[in-house]
Amino acid sequence: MADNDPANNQPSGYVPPKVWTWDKENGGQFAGINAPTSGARFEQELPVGKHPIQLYSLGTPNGVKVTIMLEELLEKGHKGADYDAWLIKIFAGEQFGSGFVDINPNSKIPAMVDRSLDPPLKLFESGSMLVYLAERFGEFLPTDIRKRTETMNWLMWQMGSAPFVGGGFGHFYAYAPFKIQYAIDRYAMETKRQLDLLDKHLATHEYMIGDAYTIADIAIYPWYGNIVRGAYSAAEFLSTHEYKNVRRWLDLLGKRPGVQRGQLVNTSREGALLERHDASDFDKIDLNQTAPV
Ligand SMILES: N[C@@H](CCC(=O)N[C@@H](CS)C(=O)NCC(=O)O)C(=O)O
Repeated sequence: MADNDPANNQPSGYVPPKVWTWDKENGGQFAGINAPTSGARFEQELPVGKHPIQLYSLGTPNGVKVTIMLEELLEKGHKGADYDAWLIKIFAGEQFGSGFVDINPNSKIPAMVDRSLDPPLKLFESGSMLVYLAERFGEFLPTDIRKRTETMNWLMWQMGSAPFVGGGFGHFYAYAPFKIQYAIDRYAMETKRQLDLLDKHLATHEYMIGDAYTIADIAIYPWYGNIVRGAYSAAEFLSTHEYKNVRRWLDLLGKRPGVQRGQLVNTSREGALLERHDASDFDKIDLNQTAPV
């Protein structure tokens, strides 16, 4: 650990103890649900609908990646991709129910079950779901070794990078109980570095891997779309208007019906769907509404 004067620490005088212990009431926005242990906290069976694919999720960027993928597959005519999307209220701790934990021991949305397999196949981690669905239906993951590898490169980049944006920048800028300049500076810089990387890449690529729309686009769109459009009320703070190529690509993807429908699932926003059980659920919905943050 770097030498420093505890008087400069935040809070002033704080010195990490020899052994960390859990302070349940740390005041952060997630204090009520965070704990240093894993596993189910209560018994709760999950509902099961009529479709092969059962999704247990919430319309956050990680959840939306999967609903966009499913809607894109349906758009291509893959009836086997029809799905029930059930709402998991993470702020109420529903990810710790026994039924959810049985699918995802990591207790984070999204979780998914493909019941067309016997026994049903359980999936967790949004990236794993995108690869699984792409391979199962033969869409959005090129078979050419170079294109496939490029797609996987960017997909893995997204899975590894977004926690710095959400768990780092978003947490310290918007959710922490007080503002810590060091933490905000560190993660704002990293978030802008990622946006700059995407912007330079998209200056010479129509989609993430060139001329083909892939699961790399599907994974990256919800996170960086949200940031550019003002997630954490930080668009001005991060000067997201500067990333012109990212904006061009966001507009391109935002015109796709699958993207429009996918980002309206499992959200309590007015005019969106808390749950999705049938294609006709979208009939009453304006798909061209302003993209969500
Ligand atoms: N790497 C995981 C991240 C999933 C994740 O962080 N989900 C958040 C919502 S976006 C969650 O369920 N949080 C609840 C919690 O931390 O208890 C994925 O991509 O599926």
